[in-house]
Amino acid sequence: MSKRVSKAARSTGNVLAICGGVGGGKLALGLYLTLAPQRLIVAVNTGDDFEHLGLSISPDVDTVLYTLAGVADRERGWGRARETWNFMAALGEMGGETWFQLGDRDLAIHVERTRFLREGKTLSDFIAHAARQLGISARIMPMTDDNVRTFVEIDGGELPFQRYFVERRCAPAVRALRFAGAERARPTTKLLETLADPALRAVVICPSNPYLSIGPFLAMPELRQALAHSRAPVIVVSPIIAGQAVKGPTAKIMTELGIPVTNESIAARYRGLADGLVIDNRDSNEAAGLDLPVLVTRTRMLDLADRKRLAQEVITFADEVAARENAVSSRRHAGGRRA
Ligand code: FO1
Repeated sequence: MSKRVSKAARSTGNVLAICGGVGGGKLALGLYLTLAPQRLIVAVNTGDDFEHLGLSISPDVDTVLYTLAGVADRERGWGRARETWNFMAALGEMGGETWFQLGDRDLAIHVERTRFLREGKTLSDFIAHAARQLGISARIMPMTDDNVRTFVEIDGGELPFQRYFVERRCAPAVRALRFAGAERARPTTKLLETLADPALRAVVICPSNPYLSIGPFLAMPELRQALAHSRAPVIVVSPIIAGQAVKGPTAKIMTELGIPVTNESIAARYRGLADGLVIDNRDSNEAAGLDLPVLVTRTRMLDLADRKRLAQEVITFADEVAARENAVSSRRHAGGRRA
């Protein structure tokens, strides 16, 4: 299938960002501030979602919503800025569960989402509503409206994702990951339509954890297939810099799973799906050994200017990759692309 994206699509087409929470949200914000906001579509991981204290919690979705709305707590990386914790303190006094911190402001989104879902509406419906309420003009959607839940296999058992990530602080060694429900889950119709859109300008896989955060997407067969067949260039921004993860447990998990912490491993993870990889300047020596087009730049995003600059560079790179259609088709013929 041709990767040719017309000139018109390049200047006006939509960009799909696929992301998890904190790391991915930073680049999503850069794209939001760089592109015309209605040109950005963000599909978010829901494998981290869970039911807690009777509420439906979608941590990555909320991180992206809060980040694009400018109300996220930038230091913590999750939850809302100017947060207070009276509910948690009172819950503790009552002997309730306090291992997962729900701030007073943050509570509102969980209560409303739970109400929507109980009324029979979908998570997509709720996110569209929440984005409108928060004044966000990009389209944000969950990867699926079905239940997909991440489980972490550790020595002697298995933990639901948030028990591993928050309660156990990622301390247990990861032996395997399981995305319950993914085999049968349908990606949202809007996500499939976006991937099938011939005018789609680019798909950007944000620098989220490729195993924990992007793994649930790739575990849905229909999504994998749609990504493989999308005519838009698929660009991966590596979350690895000089053998370390920018944030979070990516490097630790890779080591525990026996995967070298290199950009080659990231390329291998997305083999058959990615058309280009963005790596950090500090890893420029790895570029020559990678078997797909590579952009070497500064991938660390410390401030807003970094987020916007990286977003612009990623889009320019995607346009260049789309223009190198011949190289892409020959790679495909060499058997690079898998469904
Ligand atoms: N992360 C923590 O490390 N500790 C928490 O208590 C915590 C609470 C929390 C509440 C709402 C929310 O949307 C996110 C929250 N997170 C918390 C972050 C979140 O669980 C993880 O960062 C993601 O699931 C991993 O992407």
